[in-house]
Amino acid sequence: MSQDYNTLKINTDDLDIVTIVINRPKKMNALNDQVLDELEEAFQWVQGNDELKAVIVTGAGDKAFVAGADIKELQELNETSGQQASKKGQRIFQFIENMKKPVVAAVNGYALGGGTELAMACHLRIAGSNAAFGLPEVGLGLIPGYGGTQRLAQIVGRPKALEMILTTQQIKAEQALKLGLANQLADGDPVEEARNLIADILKNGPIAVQKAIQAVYQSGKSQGFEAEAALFGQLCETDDFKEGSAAFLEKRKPEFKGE
Ligand code: CO8
Repeated sequence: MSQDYNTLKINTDDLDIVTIVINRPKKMNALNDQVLDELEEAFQWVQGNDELKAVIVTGAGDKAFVAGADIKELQELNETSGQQASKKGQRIFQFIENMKKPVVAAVNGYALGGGTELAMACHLRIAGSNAAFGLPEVGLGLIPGYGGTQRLAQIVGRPKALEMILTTQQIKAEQALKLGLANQLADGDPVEEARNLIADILKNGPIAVQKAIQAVYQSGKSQGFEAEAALFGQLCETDDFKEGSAAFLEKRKPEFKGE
C-alpha cells in the first residue's frame, strides 16, 4: 500500500499484483478531478516500485466499472479549461498505456464514456457478465476526450468506432468479445479472471513482457518495424533470454530474474 486515497482502494496480493479499485460507488465511480489525480499518483507509484508486477483496474460495487467523466464537473468547463481537462485525462491514460507492467481492466458493470476510455487505455480487458461498454458523449453534446476517438478506432476499426460513437449504443459483454473490445469474458468475478490471466503472463520473462507491450503499441506507426527490431536486439543481451533458451534446451522450467 502506498498511501491513503480518498477515491481509490488499493491492495497488493501475494503475486505482487496491485488492484486499484475506483471507489465512488454512489456516483457509479464517475471520474472526477480527484479520481484522475489519484489514479495518476497510484500508477506512478506502481511504475516506480520494482516489486510490483502488474495492475488490475476495477470499480467499486456491482453496478459500474466507471460511468464516465463526472458530468457535474464537465458542466463548468469552457473552451480553454475543456481542452486542458481533455489533455490532462489523455496524459494520465497515456501513462497507463505506457506502463512497463501489464495493466488489465476488470470491467464489472457500466464502462461508459471515460469508463470505456479508461478500459481501452489498459493493455487487456476482462468483461464481467454485466459489462456494458459505450461512448454516450454525443448524446450530451460532447465527444470522447480521453483518447477514446483514437483508441476505439484502433481496437474495433474505424467504421465500428464511428457507429458506436455516433449512435451511443451500448455494447454488452458477448458483443465486446466479438469486437475485440474485451479480450475475455469472466464467468464469475472479472477481478479473479484478471488475476489468473496476469498470473499466466508473469510466468514469462519480465523484460520480454515489457518489451512486447512496447513493441505491439508501435504497430501501425511507421517506425513500428524498426522499434520491434531494436527491442528484439535488446532482449538478446538479457540474462532472462539466456535462462529461457537454456531452460528450453535443458528441458526444464526457466527461472527468470528480470535481468
Ligand atoms: N457523472 C456524474 N454523476 C454520475 C455519472 C457521471 N458520469 N453517472 C452516474 N452518476 C450519478 C447519478 O447522477 C446518480 O447520482 P444521484 O444519486 O446523486 O442522483 C448516481 O450516480 C446513480 O446513477 P443513476 O441513478 O443514473 O443510476 P442508474 O442505475 O439508473 O443508471 C447509468 C446507471 C446507466 C450508468 C447512468 O448513471 C448513466 O447513464 N450515467 C451517465 C453515463 C454517461 O453519460 N457517461 C459519459 C459521461 S461524459 C464522459 O465520460 C466524457 C469523457 C471525456 C471527457 C474529456 C474532457 C474532460
